[in-house]
Amino acid sequence: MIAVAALLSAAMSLAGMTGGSGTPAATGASASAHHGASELQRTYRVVRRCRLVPVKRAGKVVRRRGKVVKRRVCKRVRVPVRVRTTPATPTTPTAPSTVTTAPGTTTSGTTTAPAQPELVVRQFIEAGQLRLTLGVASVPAGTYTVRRKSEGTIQHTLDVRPSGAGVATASFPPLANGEDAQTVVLTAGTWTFRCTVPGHGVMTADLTVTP
Ligand SMILES: [Cu+2]
Repeated sequence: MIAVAALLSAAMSLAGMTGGSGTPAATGASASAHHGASELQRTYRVVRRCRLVPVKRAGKVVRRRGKVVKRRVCKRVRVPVRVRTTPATPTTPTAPSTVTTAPGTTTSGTTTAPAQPELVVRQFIEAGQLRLTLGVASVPAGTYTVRRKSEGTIQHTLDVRPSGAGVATASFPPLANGEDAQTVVLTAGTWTFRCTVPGHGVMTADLTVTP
């Protein structure tokens, strides 16, 4: 851990920045001898080494629950660090876009983070009939934002589960005139989306989830 941090800090210092601890790295004597681009180069990094000494000796006071326990004495030491001089070192912390991408496609957003695909569920009344509709009839398996839109003054719930399953994977609370969302991991198979309010049995729709 310390070695990695030192390496990172030294790499940043090479790029012209100062490290987070405010201790600039001093380049070693072998800086002029870099023929190959990927050659290892020896640099030094100044780090702060602290240790605790008894109260009587000089140093910064360390308190524990208000009582002076020890004093901290620090000094700066030079630590040799090996730094690879290639600009494309794998330890650069500048690639946050390659972590844990959702297995879906990006929706109509910008190119920042891969957005979670959305599945819209509408609950409404049409021609005097209660209705529940899905935005699509079939989706590939994956993690989805299920967005429920309850339209009208009647409260509806939303129960999401694999068809025939005894336990709901997601349960939306009673809601009228509004919308909410939950993240649901949809596995391959047929899923049932329905309202559990008594008398609303017609509010059900099936979704085919392909592998
Ligand atoms: Cu309902």
